[in-house]
Order: sequence, then structure tokens, then C-alpha cells
Amino acid sequence: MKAKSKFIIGDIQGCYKEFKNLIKLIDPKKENKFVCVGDLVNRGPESEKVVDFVLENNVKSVLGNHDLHLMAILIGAKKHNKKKDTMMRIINKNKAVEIIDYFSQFPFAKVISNNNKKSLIVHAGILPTWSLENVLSANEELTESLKNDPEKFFSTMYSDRSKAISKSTNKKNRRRYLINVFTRMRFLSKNNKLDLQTKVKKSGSNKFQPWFAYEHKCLKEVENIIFGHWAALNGVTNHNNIKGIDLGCVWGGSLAAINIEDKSIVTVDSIK
Ligand SMILES: [Mn+2]
Repeated sequence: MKAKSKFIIGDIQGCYKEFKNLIKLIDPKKENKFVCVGDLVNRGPESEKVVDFVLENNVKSVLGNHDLHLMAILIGAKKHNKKKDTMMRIINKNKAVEIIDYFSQFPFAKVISNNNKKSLIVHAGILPTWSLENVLSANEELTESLKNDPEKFFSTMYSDRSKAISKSTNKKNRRRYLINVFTRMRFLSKNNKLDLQTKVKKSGSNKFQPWFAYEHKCLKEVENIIFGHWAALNGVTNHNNIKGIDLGCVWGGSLAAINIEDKSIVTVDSIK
């Protein structure tokens, strides 16, 4: 019997119809496993349906910046921005407790194994200097503080903290920086400083390179790093082992899933 396949799904961002179409393609017999790369919600048309499906079907994901933003709104730490956010129908459902409970279980980084090969899944990226142990301890630090005191976590989360952390950095600023690395990072300097302003393919400053352009310590321990978040790349990293799978479904592109065994990619077109 053929082993079950494992897929990582790209940024859904409320594109429920495309999400359902993709699942039909990659899991027609409901026997395969899949994990989402985060940003399940926001910007797209049907975030509330995506959330219902995720909760009802026990869908797994890592946390993206938009998922954290939804939780912050539901917990009352941030206001829904009517010009940019498209999550009013989730808020009106009065399911805040259920959603926060469920989303709080999502990690910032997740390792999945297939035939003794490990793949690391994150929403935005990791630091090149991190070993797998460093990745997992940073993840644990964040998930612990999210679970222990969600109000504090979300009320202090929003920040463009870009300066690398050191031993003297206080806890709040460590958290902010680590959240930005895992969920918002695109460009990084040699000294681990973040450029959080640039969203296109190239940074305005040559001090900054895409985070995946550096040599990554973690790749000695995992075969692949899979990330989303950066639609402007259209999946192009020019790296054999670091794969971007945000193909910009919410912007009229496509929704992608990568099979971690053979790295083949399945896509469905955006419905617009
Ligand atoms: Mn994102």
C-alpha cells in the first residue's frame, strides 16, 4: 500500500472556494495529511467559512501575521480596520473563545517528517544563524507566552521591532522581534536586522537580502524549509531546499500545495 502523502498548503487568506478546490485535488479520498503555512484569514472574501472549516475539520497550521491579527481583534487588543481587514463576519459570529482556543494551539514553527526526512514549516522565515533547536526554543518561548497571558501577548505584539536581539533585550522586545521573524520577515541584514517595510522582490537597500539568500544552519538538520507570506516572489527563491508557496491567491494568482515527499506543487486558480 502506498504511504499517505503530506502536503503544505499556501496562504489561503479567506479564499474558501479555492481552498476547497485544492483539498479535493490533493486529498480526494480524505486520507492524506496537510498543514497550512498560515494566513488562513483576511483580505479575501470568505474568512468566516475558512475558519469554520478549519475548526470543524481539525485543520493544522502554523501562525501567520493575519491569524495573529484576527486573534488580537477577537481578544480586544486591536480594532478591525474597515479599510483593510475583511473579517467582520467572523467577529459577528461571536465565536471568539472557540477561535482563540483553537488558533492558540498553532505553533510558529512546525517540523513534519516523511521517510526520515524533515521539513520545517514557518509563515515568513527563520534566522540563518538558528539551529533547529534554536528555532524550536524560539517557537516555544512565543507559544508559552501566548498561552499564559494572551491579553499581554496581543496588547504588546504590534511593533516594527527590527533590531536584532541580544542578552540585554527585555522580554517584550524579544517577543516582538521573534514574532516579526516568524510571521513578517522578508529582508534581513547580515546582522539579523529586519527590513519590515519592503514587500516587493528587492529591498531598497543593499544591506538587506531575502532571508533565504543566506546560508542556513538549520538546513544541516532539516531537508526543507517551507514558507508563505511573500506573494511578490511567486514562489521563486532560487533555492533547492527553501520553498515559498504563497502564489498570491488573494491577489488573483493561485493557491498552492507542496507535496513534501517529492516537492511537486499542485495549484488551483484564484476565482475572480
Ligand atoms: Mn503573511
